[in-house]
Amino acid sequence: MPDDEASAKREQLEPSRDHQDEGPLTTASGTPVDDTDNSLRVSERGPTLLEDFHFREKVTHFDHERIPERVVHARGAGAYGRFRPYESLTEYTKADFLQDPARETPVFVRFSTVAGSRGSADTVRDVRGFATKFYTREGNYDLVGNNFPVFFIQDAVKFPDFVHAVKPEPHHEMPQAASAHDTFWDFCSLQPESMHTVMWLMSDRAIPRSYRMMQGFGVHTFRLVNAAGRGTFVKFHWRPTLGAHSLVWEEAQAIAGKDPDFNRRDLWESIEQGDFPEYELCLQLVPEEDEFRFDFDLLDATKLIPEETVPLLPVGRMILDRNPDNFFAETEQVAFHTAHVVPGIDFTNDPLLQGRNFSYLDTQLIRLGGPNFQQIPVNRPVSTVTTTQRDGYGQQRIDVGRTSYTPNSLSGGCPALAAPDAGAYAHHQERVDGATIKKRSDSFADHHGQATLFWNSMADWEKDHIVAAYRFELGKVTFAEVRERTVDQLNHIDHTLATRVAEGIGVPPPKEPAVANHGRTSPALSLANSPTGSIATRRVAILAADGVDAAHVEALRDALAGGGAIPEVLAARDGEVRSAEGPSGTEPVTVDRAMSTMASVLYDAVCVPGGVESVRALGDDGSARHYVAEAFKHGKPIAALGEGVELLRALALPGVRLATEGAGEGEDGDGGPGDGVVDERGVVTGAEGVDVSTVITAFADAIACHRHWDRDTDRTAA
Ligand code: HDE
Repeated sequence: MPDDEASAKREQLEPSRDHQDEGPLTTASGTPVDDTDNSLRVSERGPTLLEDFHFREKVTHFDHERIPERVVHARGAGAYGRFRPYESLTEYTKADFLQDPARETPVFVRFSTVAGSRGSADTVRDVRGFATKFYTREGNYDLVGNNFPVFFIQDAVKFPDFVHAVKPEPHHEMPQAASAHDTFWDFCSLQPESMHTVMWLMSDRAIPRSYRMMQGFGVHTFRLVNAAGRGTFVKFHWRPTLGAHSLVWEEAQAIAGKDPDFNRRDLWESIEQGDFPEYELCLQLVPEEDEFRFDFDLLDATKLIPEETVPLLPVGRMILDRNPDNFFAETEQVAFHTAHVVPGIDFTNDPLLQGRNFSYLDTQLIRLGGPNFQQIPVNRPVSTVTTTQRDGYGQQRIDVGRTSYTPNSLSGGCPALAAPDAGAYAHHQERVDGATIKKRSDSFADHHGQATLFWNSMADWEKDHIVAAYRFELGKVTFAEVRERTVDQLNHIDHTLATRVAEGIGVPPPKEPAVANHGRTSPALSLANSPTGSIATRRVAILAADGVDAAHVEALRDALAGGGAIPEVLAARDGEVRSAEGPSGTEPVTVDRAMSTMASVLYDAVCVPGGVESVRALGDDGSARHYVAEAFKHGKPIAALGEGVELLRALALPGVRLATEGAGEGEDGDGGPGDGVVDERGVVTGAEGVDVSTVITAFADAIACHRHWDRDTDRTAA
């Protein structure tokens, strides 16, 4: 895309940026201030005077610094970027930003959790928001999606009920950012339409490793409209280039304490380091004449279209390449709205979407203090805005002229109305007939079929995690009847699932299935089928103490960083550790982090380099041993070079065979038969005399697999 279009938003924001680097401190009205530490008072120990305007203004502004947090999705992190289509989508839509592969459109994306308040932890079990604002030449288009393709309810009128049920309970405001409590399960067990999305919530999708490794979905069926007025139903998907990957529940809980900003930090640091998050926009297109060809209703937001039924069409790429300058001004004040659409993109009658089209505008009015929130820099379109709207709190524009009405003659009829063939938004025409009625369509009635599809499509380890999650959540429910009702609902999804959950929560297992499992699967739903193969941006801890083999550390650093990973040397203390005598001399090794500040849950993989003295010291250090054992428990790749294998041996990792001294021949590592490397379920070791580079290559391959679930101990718990 020509640079000017990609940077249109950046340039528009520039005049609003204040670097505070010119002139002295002043009041908000610009008067220079020489003392901001002492208020004006009568004598040194006397009362403060009201006439100290600086004091009053400073404190008053402070008193008013907070605005209401979002009623849902309060905690989030945002970034700017750009989007470019691969090819023109003229056949399906007239949306200008989807016409020309040479044109890039600036975007702002905000990721979020849903239930927690602004200061809650990132790695809670929850849906993640994935909201994108495209600053197009035809105005802003907001694709306000989630990382699940389905939602808990079918009609927007239920949204306050759902949110009240999942939020902290009103009498004591507990628990924070968690669905594991009575009211959530009370509501869901009485609301079978929630069962499909609850299944997603109990899966690892609800604890993403990173916002960069998470899918996004528009959820509703929307409509694309081309220049001839032909509509095509569409589901929007964002597919991360790095694949979709998740944490382990126990790990997620530990991270919530060790680094509550885990996902936010990851997003920020990746962009700062130039590892720009990337997502492919994909569409599922359904011709209007096929509206009724599915065994569910396209207007029902609790259903997805299996990718095997309607394949994903990749249509463009989004790259996030710039962090905001000010969290409040940009990430907090960004205002998304499902009804921010551009010509060529339209709605359907999905009752959830229809309700959202009301709610998002309404909520910005209270949250951002009035009707002029679109004038806040992050929200301003890059296209020209010409309205007859005037005044209101926070008005920033100086609208010149006498006429703020249409029609007028005094201003020559300006602004003139846009003609449909000159870019005006034309609502898609649809004939609707019928009596006003409060009734859900019968075509929305199947609440369990797709939950079964999801369950059937999971790998064994995913099923184990789901069972463990239900047990955890329901284990926090204090009402036996709510537990029982939920098990009964699960029995409508799958009998084995219901039985396994019941057995963990003290509920009598159902005697027989409520319905027969239909046996259908959709492999695309399983994280096990998400692409792997890259170690880019994976964080690898290299454990060291005095006497570490510096050549090993250097080889690890070079090879891993060469593949785009982020290796870090950890030791008991910051600074340096002495290296072992060896070919690389006695140069000390720089320590990147003290082990006490960076828990193993914050890394993707752990490696123990050689060096007799270092390995012995690590073996004597409880936290170093815990580091490796915890990484093992969470299925993370682990490697040992040279003497490092002794630390793994001392830990006696269950069910793991390590390379043995002199057993180089015939081992089964990455380098082929006889390479002397053992990769036993992601624990990589080399026999004596084996070239460390071979071990490191096998280690990198193990990292690219993300996790090694066959030794995941969370699994056996279920
Ligand atoms: Fe939202 N939702 N929502 N939602 N939603 C909000 O708007 C609402 C739904 C989503 O980063 C609120 O500005 C209703 C589905 C995201 O700023 C509010 C219903 C999906 C964000 C609101 C839904 C979403 C919100 C709160 C049921 C996925 C964060 C603050 C009909 C497709 C946007 C705000 C950001 C935020 C209402 C259901 C996604 C109150 C009534 C389904 C990503 O307007």
